[in-house]
Amino acid sequence: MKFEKKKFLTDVDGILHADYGTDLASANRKELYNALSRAVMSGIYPDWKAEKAENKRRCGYFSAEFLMGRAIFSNLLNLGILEEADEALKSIGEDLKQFEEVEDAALGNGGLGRLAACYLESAATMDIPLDGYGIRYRYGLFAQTFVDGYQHEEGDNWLKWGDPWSVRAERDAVTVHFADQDVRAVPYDMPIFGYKNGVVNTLRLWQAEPVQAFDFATFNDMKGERTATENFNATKITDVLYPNDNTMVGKILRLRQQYFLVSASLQDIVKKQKAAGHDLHELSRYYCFQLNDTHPVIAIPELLRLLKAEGFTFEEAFKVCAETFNFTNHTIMAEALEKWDVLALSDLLPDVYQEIVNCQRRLEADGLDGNKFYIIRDNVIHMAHLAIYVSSHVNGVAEIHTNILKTDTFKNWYERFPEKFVNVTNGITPRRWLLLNNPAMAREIDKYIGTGWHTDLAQLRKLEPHIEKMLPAFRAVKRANKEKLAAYISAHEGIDLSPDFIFDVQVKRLHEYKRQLLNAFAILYFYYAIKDGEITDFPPTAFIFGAKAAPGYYNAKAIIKYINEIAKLVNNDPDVSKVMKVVFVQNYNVSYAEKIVCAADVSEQISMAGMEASGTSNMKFMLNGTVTLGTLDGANVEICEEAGRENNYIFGATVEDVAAVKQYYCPTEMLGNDPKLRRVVETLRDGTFSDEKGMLKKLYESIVTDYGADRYLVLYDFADYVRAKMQLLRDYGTEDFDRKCLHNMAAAGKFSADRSVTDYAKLIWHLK
Ligand code: 26W
Repeated sequence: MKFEKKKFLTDVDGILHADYGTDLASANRKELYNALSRAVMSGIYPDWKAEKAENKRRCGYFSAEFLMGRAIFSNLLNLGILEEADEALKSIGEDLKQFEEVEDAALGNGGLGRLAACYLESAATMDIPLDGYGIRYRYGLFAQTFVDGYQHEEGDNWLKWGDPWSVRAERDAVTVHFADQDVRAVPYDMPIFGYKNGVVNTLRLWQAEPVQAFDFATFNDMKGERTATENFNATKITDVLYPNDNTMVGKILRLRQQYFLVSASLQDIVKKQKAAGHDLHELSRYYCFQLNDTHPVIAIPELLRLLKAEGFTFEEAFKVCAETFNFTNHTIMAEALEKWDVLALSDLLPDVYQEIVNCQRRLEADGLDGNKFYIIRDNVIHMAHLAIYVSSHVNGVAEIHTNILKTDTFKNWYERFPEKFVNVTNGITPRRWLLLNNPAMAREIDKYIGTGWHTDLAQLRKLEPHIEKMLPAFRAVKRANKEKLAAYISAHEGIDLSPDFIFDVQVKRLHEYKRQLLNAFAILYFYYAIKDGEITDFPPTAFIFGAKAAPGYYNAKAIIKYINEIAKLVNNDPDVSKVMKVVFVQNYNVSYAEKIVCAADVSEQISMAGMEASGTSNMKFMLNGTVTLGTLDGANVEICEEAGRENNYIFGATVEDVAAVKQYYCPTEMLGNDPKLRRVVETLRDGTFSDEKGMLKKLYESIVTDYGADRYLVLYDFADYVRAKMQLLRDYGTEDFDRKCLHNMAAAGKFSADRSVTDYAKLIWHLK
């Protein structure tokens, strides 16, 4: 985008006049943010229009979540006007930094939602015609604070700063029909800018509204109450994002959300295909769809229904669906694979249900063994099976994960339809996750290998011969980032960290399988060893956590409380706090991640092997020059392949070990053999920590005494974890350690989302 300072400021001033009756001299922060953003939006309009007008085959990325984070900096960066806009503001005594207050768009929970956001950015950068379709939640993922060490949730009013990066496309509104109500779906379009290439793709987010605006005549006829309830019910559909990550809760409102999203999107696409004079039998010539996990899988029977309404036979409609849909799985956890009750779904969406039944019948007619292959069984609809049966491609998100899908989770399906299964290892956008969050490091890299890596991350390999020379600058930049993070944490959490300490970081959703508890136990183990004088030279370390727990996930919330109690104990201990601090940051989100990822010395990726489909924060840390302390799980395996196992710290049971150990595993025996570990685990119930609600005690039971206790082998992996962690902390501060960091950075190329979306485009979407 061309940028002329004078014109830009005049434009912003004009918008301030028109929209707020103010001007550059007296606008407040929010007014300035909105006017500036709108000025940019009007500038990019020609490119956006041109992209929409082009007659390319496009892919629609259907996702219940898009965790976009803050738009302004990333948009200005990609348009190539970040510095220019900042200078323009500075010339009038303002700056861009003030907009760090703008709320994140947190329309997602964690990895799956952030992945969708990275893919949109990368696709635009790679000039791949990919558009997102999602839901414009009024409230995104809850805002988190700690009260007395307990998680407290509040609504996330992300729109309070306005929404200047969206356009309400009223003319494309459609009606979505449920058995008990009709709802208007109004799209809000967000431009997605490719990095300095003029490409503008679209994220279309649907908002639910009443079909009829408030009707005074009915109200006067004393039927007002009914109208009001209907309106309320309509808007409720897109009111709030479900904060569950990895557990399926069979709530009808969630089903309404899913259907609302896909029905609106497909109606919109079908309408436009018809308007363009295209034969819907050939839909796959113009479109394909990627289903981001099972949440939007109801798109399949919805498209069957829509096509039949156009006069298609079931077989004709099925053929179109089988050609256009593709399905990505993001988790093997049984409790997260979506299933719907037949009665609930058939009540709400009878016609859609009928198409699911037709798919089940077709499956039966194919002559497949009903014990191995079913979509509906025992009055339960299995959305993942529906997706596999009808899609042309099914993919996992890391090599190890795809292998587990093939050999375990979807074994039967893989054996029958091997050609459908492919792997596409996840990736992250290097623009947000290096250029934007760590500009000083990016400039250092530029000095040695130029700027080609900005859009071709494999070029980072060219750094390898320069690693020795880069060491001092690497250390200086990391140090400055740590100082900034420490200042931020001091201001927001009230805990002071010394940048001289090692920053050991675990940030991700709170889940038992991710084993934040393993980290917590190790910290307590070190704490007691220091107190008892067994360790006299502990390398000064700050253990940093960030995570939200699903509001209904009891054990996850107990783990937060536990870690906060440990933090209190450690930080208030005058002896130990000289060499150890613990902080659990509040409200971990995309913007917080940007600050943390560039300042970490250790990336904790310690899930039980086989559980983490891929992980993506592991990639972000690696790209910023951080070593991984991790299990051989998810993308950690490929990180080691790329960067060398010798440059990371690997511990614990492998997938094969896990299967074997589970045969005989007994947690009480583990504790019996290890008094130091027992002492640590006992703190969950021996009064070391306050536990008025009995949460820690329950946690103890889940680890030690419950039937099937310690599902995720925390105690089993403990000793090896402590060994690896201690080794890492002792290596820190040497040149050798810094070399490992840089080897990781140089090897991060594979994990660019540019590579991922290119893989999707070639293997699955067949675009370009
Ligand atoms: C139905 C409730 C529910 C909600 C969210 C079930 C499942 C989910 C997601 C699949 C959870 C998720 O975000 N999975 C993560 O996806 C990332 C992107 O592929 C991976 O990197 C993570 O390993 C995986 O946990």
